[in-house]
Amino acid sequence: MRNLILIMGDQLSPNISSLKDADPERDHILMVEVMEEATYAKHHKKKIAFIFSAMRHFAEELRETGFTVRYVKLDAPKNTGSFNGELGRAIKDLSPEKIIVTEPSEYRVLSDVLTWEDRYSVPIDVREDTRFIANKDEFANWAAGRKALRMEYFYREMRRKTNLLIEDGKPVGGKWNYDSENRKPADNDMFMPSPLSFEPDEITRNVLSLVDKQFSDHFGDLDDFWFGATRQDAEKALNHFIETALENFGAYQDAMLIGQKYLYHSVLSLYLNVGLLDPIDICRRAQEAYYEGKAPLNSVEGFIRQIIGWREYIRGIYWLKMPDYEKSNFFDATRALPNFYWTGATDMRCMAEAIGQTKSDAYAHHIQRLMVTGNFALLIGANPHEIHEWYLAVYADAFEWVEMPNTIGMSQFADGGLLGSKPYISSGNYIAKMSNYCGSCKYNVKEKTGENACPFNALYWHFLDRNSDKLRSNPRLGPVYRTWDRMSDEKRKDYIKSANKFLNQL
Ligand code: FAD
Ligand code: DLZ
Ligand code: SF4
Repeated sequence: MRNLILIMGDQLSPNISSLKDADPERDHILMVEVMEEATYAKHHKKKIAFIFSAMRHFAEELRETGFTVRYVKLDAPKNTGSFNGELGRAIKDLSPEKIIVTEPSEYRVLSDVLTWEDRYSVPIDVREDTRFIANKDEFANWAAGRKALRMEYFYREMRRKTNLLIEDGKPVGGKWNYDSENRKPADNDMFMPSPLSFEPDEITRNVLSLVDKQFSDHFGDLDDFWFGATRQDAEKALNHFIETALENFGAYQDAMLIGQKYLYHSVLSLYLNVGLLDPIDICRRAQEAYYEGKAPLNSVEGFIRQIIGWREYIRGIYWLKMPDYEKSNFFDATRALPNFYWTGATDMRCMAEAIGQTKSDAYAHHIQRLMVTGNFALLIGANPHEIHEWYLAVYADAFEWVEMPNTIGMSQFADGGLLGSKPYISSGNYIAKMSNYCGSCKYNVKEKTGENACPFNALYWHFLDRNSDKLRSNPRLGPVYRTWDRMSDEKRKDYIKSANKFLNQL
């Protein structure tokens, strides 16, 4: 045997760089289910089941193309429980000439991989992950010398680079961004599609019983597992999204409705992040739907922007700023995350809905993550590291490279404004406008202070007041601080008292 090719749980793409010149006659592939990866964050049970099942299916796919795959299941008797241990064992058993691996997506694992050559005295070829549109150097070059790293400008570069929605060198329709058309609240009686669900096959059923046994103390429900686990499943899910939901994706992107977990969102991030779908393919499919008249420009542009704009930009920030980024805590926030983040047991209807579906399906859409659970954590001054660990554990699509900048930067403003120009905070008003949650909440969103008032209302002003020295000079918050300053002393005191009372009982 010449080469040993290690494929990790989020590298399940046949075009992954580690397989580029692989020879099934000569090389061996190593895939391992290891406790270390399943527990470095206490991942949701459905997330672990999804990843293990997708890994096992991918191993089958490789075997069908003639490869020899050494696949170590979690409960294999000699499983050492870590990438390190399993690689060491495979090197001993197979004596490869070289190890090949595509660079891991997380800083933590990459740092470890870079020690392997010395540790095992076998040459290691760490290859670039070419499944992204911009590589790390390209992003670093774009960022160099810029005062502010705004996604919008980076996104335009990516549009030009991919030629998506570009005609004669110009953006289709004359504008780069149609977000101004994308702020509609949803109506309860609208037709709501659901993402395609899949019956577990035998491989998935075996994984489900393994996860049930081994991870019973992890967060989340395992029953009613409905995720796909193969490339074919993921492609079907993509087709289904394009046919049933893309049309309204843009208009209702920020909407929230009781009992409607997905609205017009794609629920494709989990497939994309493990490599079952390719970002450019997805965007080309969406573009095609626009040219075929199946979906309007505001939806298609909005969807493409999330993938070639936000997703790529977020990854760029991660690699530009790690490892220090993880420790960011601009507001010096120290409060422990309330226990109801793990149970959903709270009288706040918006929080109960977002956390409840997170628990049942390892999914919440962007506005629930940003403007409900994220907003609340920021307003109460929760420790950003703790909230980062929560997001990393609870979502099926959560991998540190994409989760961390979204949490530390976008949601918690813990990086002091590197990623966003102002904190994403709101009182209950925004949630009332974009959802129907407030109508069946114990709290009254119209009341500003007191026992029955929506907690977001007083917490909003408490946050602004206690962080005044850090935020007052932010030009985008000028009008908000002017409103605060114009209030009577009595009203301001009332807000602070109400918020303190709520915070004390958390
Ligand atoms: P859609 O709304 O259908 O969007 C289409 C695709 O665009 C997504 O599948 C995703 O690949 C991409 N996308 C959209 N927004 C973003 C974004 N801000 N960053 C990166 N990609 C984006 N996304 C993850 O993939 N993994 C995470 O761990 C993750 N953690 C988040 C934590 C917080 C606090 C916040 C505010 C956002 C987080 N996001 C994360 C981004 C976003 O919320 C999810 O990508 C999205 O909700 C996934 O659902 P969807 O596939 O239905 O997305
Ligand atoms: C998330 C995850 C989990 C739960 N389990 C495994 C595993 O057992 N084996 C594996 O190869 N990958 C797993 N993953 C994904 C890895 O955490 C991910 O590939 C690395 O963090 C990338 O740096
Ligand atoms: Fe959430 Fe406040 Fe509305 Fe209740 S009233 S659902 S707490 S925003």
